[in-house]
Amino acid sequence: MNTTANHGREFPEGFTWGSATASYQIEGAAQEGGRGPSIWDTFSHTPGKTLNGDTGDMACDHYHRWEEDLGHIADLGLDAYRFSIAWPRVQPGGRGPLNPEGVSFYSRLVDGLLERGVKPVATLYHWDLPQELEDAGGWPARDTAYRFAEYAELMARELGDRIDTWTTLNEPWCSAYLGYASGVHAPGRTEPAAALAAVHHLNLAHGLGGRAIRSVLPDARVSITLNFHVPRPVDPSSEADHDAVRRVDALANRAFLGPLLDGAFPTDLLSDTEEVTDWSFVEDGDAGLIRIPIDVLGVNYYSTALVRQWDGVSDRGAADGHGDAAGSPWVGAGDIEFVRPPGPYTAMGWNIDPSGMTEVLMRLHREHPELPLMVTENGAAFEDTVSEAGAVHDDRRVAYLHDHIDAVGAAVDGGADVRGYFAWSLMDNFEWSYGYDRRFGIIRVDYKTGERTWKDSAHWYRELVARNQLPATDGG
Ligand code: IFM
Repeated sequence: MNTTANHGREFPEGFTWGSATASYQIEGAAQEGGRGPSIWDTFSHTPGKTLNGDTGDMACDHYHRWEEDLGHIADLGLDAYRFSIAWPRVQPGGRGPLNPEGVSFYSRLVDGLLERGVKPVATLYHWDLPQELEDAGGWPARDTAYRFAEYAELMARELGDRIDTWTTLNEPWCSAYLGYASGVHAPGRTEPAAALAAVHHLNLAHGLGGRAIRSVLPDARVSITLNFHVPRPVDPSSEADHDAVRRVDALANRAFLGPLLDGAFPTDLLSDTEEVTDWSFVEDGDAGLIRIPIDVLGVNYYSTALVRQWDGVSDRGAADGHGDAAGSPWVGAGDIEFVRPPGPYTAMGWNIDPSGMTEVLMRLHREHPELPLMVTENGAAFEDTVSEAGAVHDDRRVAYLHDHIDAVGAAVDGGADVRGYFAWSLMDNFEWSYGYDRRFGIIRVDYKTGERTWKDSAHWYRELVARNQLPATDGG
């Protein structure tokens, strides 16, 4: 692959280039260093919950190979590295004093990043809830938000002076709806009302957690990362299809954006879901607790969706990307149907549509012009093959990254204040219910030996980072 010709779009000076991972997906060492069990340990060890029965017990063994992984981060020339802290590693039961051995792991990781000139972007919650907190009710229980705030404050005391940006939560949509409604993620509950209570308590956890961080570090940079859905109507001339779009947008996007940025749940969401819950778990004063100033909003984007009013006949779940769900994540959305959008598709079955990236960034810019944005995840799983010489020519991933980063550039040109981009993921890892079968990494992991190999996409990304400009995707 020649990546020296046909260079494309340049990015603003100071644009942050990074890559992202998450604790349960890469660390392994599930029972080492005083770590307690998380809901994902329990879930992945339950027969039938993950593909091939895969668990995160070993994952990429990053817990032991972290220095080698820091070497890759440095060699890629990344400005920033987004990782998550495993709550059960630092506070095994989700309450009480910290586990020094767990804290020391992250402390060494953060120091190692800083020594290499890489900004640490730390996510406090990327889905590995301590099992004891789930046993006490999990996210549908209000107390979990207070436990999260306690944990956030303790971590701010330990690492606060060294973290560039704190992200309270990663993709609360997944925690709430996949964890408590469809049940395809841990803890695997299928209770629609509980899912909406979880939405509220995750929002509350963000507000309380962000305040707790700032009580220790008044100048801390605080953010949250949401996974944005970009629903489009099957028939743009159909009012019913537009209403389906509205309902999906309310549950997926505005259920979070409303409380976090505007201080209120959207009224249409409350009425759409009135048969599921009366929302009595929202207490007076919660709106004020949730809405805190954030320094940047994390945007995760992968694909778009096509929705319409259900015709009463088709298999409704088939195209929502979570079609094998025990329940539906779309609680209270009524008679909606997800239609498979046109391809091409990634190995997740997700359609490839870079225009959605520009659309979501421009929407956020229009609605919140003063809010800095950061693309905290974007990337693709493909069936990679290793050549005899040991190389991975992942042209489709290179093209995906190129086109989506170009789409980020289009939003920047359109005036959106996008500050950076993080490729998902630094390395192949445990892709939740899909186990090790789906590979998102720009670095390949041989799960038998632990060996890391740069794919072509990693070489391509390194060139992008070095030049702050899109390299060519082929020999051109
Ligand atoms: O692997 C996940 C990540 O943990 C959260 N965002 C989406 C990625 C791909 O599914």
